[in-house]
Amino acid sequence: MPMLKRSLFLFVCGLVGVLACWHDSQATTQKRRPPNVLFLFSDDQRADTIHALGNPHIQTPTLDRLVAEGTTFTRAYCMGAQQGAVCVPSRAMLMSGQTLFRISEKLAGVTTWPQVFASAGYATYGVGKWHNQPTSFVNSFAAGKAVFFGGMSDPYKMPLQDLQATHQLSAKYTSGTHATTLFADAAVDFLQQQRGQTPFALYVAFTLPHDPREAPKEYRALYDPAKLPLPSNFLSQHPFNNGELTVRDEKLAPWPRTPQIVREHLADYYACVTFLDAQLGRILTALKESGQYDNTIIVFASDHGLAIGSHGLFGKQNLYEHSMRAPLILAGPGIAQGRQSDAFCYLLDLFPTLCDLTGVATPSSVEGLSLAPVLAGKQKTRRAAIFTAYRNVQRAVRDNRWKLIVYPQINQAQLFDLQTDPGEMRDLAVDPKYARQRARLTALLKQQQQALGDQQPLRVAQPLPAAFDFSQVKP
Ligand SMILES: [Ca+2]
Repeated sequence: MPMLKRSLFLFVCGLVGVLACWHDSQATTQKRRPPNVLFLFSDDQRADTIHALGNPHIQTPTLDRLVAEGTTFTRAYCMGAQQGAVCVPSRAMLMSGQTLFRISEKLAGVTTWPQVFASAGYATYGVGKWHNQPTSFVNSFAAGKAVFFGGMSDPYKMPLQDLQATHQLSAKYTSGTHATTLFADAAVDFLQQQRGQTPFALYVAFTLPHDPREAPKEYRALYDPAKLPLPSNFLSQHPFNNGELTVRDEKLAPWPRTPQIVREHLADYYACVTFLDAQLGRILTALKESGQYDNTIIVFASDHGLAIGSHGLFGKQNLYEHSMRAPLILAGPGIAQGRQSDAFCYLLDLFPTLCDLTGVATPSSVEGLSLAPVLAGKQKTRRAAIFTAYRNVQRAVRDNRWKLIVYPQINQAQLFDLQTDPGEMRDLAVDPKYARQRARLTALLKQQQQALGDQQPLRVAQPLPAAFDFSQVKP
């Protein structure tokens, strides 16, 4: 190579290097501006209600886009509940990053993730359902609009309360518009005020598809009950007494559950999910219009799942996969697009995950494990097993393949091979061929109980009868 050409070549190489460095430093500068957080949270939404994740019977165009733009966790769980309103502890765990037997359901004196983000300089705003007492809402968010829940009696008709107006009813929200629309309106209003100077954390908690499942007519018209298939694990009634067969949610349909009534409930449920999806779409459009879309971590999750006919159940007061598993999608800067991860995780892992993704320090009170190493592709999973619990009547543990559910009050258990039986229909607990698996999972369950501070014995001296007579139940 002649000298001149060689010099020119070296000069160009150097220039490319300098430009690459300059580009890197620009990228670093941009990275230093912390990403916003948009947390979209639904209520009682099964993990199998997203079209793009393999349910051809439901329409969820917004969630489908989010699945394409982000990473979906297909094995995300609520850890359970010590009372029938599973929503309450689920949200306490989400907000505190703490485990089931250590949470305060009122979040009294507990550090929540929005508080931590506020301390880190974020503008925090909460919208929608709040199930952990008004005081903790006020302590968690700098501002917001929420509907508070005192009990289980028809709370969905309660009007929104405007915190900034010292809990006076806001006239804007008394027009009879669906609460889901109002929540989205409030979120859109907040996003329209964002100019990018201050990072924000916006939490929007919807009340759908929780019952009463009243979607606007045009959404209900999308679903013909006769065309919806029954869940693969449909039963007309639960085969034994699981300790919670007649709780509020279970009374939403009579016994025996008929295919027709399950299909009608499913149509209402799917209509609510599709309506909710449209409102999520409005919020994401507002985020795009604010210019903040590319610098925002978007989370979509639900507080737990639901039965709606699976195993003869309707509610979430059981530990089957359909009831404790929740949808979970994360999208945003640094998060792989269109990826699915089967890493085991709990919703309470989101607190440290969001901290890691934004560079905010995780407080020592948090027990959750950050999913950031999984999102970065450095680890396959942070956990080897998932433990779930319901009151003093059910305990469960699952690993990659096997699941054990124990019913301490009747001294019975179920063992499922989730690899060949994901619907949890073939109980292998008393099959001697699987005695070793049962013993191994029992030990694993006890180990998890000990680690999590769960005192519940797995057997009782005087068990209740396992048989249950539904004809005695008053509606
Ligand atoms: Ca719920």
